[in-house]
Amino acid sequence: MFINESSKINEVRTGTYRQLFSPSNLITGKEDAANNYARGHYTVGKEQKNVVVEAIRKQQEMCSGLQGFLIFHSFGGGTGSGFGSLLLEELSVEYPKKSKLCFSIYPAPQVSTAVVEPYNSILFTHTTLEHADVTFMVDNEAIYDLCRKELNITRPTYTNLNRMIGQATYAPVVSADRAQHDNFDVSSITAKCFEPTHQMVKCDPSKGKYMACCLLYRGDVVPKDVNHAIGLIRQKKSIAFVDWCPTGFKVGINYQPPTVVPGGDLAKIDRAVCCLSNTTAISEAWQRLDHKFDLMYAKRAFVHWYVGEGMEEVILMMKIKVNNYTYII
Ligand SMILES: Nc1nc2c(ncn2[C@@H]2O[C@H](COP(=O)(O)OP(=O)(O)OP(=O)(O)O)[C@@H](O)[C@H]2O)c(=O)[nH]1
Ligand SMILES: [Mg+2]
Repeated sequence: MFINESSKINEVRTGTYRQLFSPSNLITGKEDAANNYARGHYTVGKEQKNVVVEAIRKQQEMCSGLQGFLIFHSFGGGTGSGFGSLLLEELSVEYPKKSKLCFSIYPAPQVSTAVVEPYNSILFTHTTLEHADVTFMVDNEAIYDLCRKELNITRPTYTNLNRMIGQATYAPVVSADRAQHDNFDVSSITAKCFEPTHQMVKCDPSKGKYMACCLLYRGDVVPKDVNHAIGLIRQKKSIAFVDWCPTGFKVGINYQPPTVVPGGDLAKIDRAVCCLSNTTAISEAWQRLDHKFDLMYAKRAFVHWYVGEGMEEVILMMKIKVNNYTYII
């Protein structure tokens, strides 16, 4: 685990789950990247890169069959974006054949820390397109709304958001006091996965097409019920697949029931489902970021912050408009 400043990692060192982490794997720098991609990638990041890569190498040497890497980071922070992309580039060189999966926090105005988050996000994306195999996007605004509407938390904190993310997209998202009243059969929890209000990214899936969809069930679930639930989903006109993806849904069942954090917001339930999908509708989320980028860049706002940290302005201009999806549709 790498964070550029020590206060957050100290929370992990002294926290409830400290025994899950080896102290030698908790690495901190002297100062953070001040929400600046260029600091995370060039100045501050360059100093720390070797330490982190070395720690990863030591872990890898202890593995008998390394499968790949999971990278958790924010798009908006200087370390999350700048150092994240530096590390991904390095992992691609050192471990070219291993899978690299990113879990990325998409910035939201409700809990934003800096105005330059769109710059950082777009610059990071530039790298992920080349080096990451899969990116799971988690939009803080979507999580924030889920906490408010489904769990009745008036002003969700990062702890509320993180616990929800930790539970990884399980439908149903339901608070303990509502759990007794609602019906959680396989069909209804499957249907919930396809409602925009239960997604972890704000976009309207009925405006796009699915390229892949995976449903991972947990707990008291049998294949017969799953087939029935998917049959109902297929009948809906709003859920469309691209023509070149005839296989449709991929399904997994794990008979262990879902668990909850003690004192957490979610109710303990017998069955749950996690939906992972790739839909062209996500281009909506990229367009929002791209628009914010363009508004600031048109006035060259804050560009000197990046240039001052050794980033050539041309790189900023070369930012990739993430509209690949438009071509597919
Ligand atoms: N869901 C969630 N989002 C967070 C959390 N902490 C920060 N963010 C979001 O992440 C972005 C800020 O990035 P951080 O990860 O704090 O920044 P960093 O990677 O530490 O980078 P620097 O502090 O600039 O070195 C903002 O969009 C925040 O809303 C958290 O605990 N949970
Ligand atoms: Mg930070």
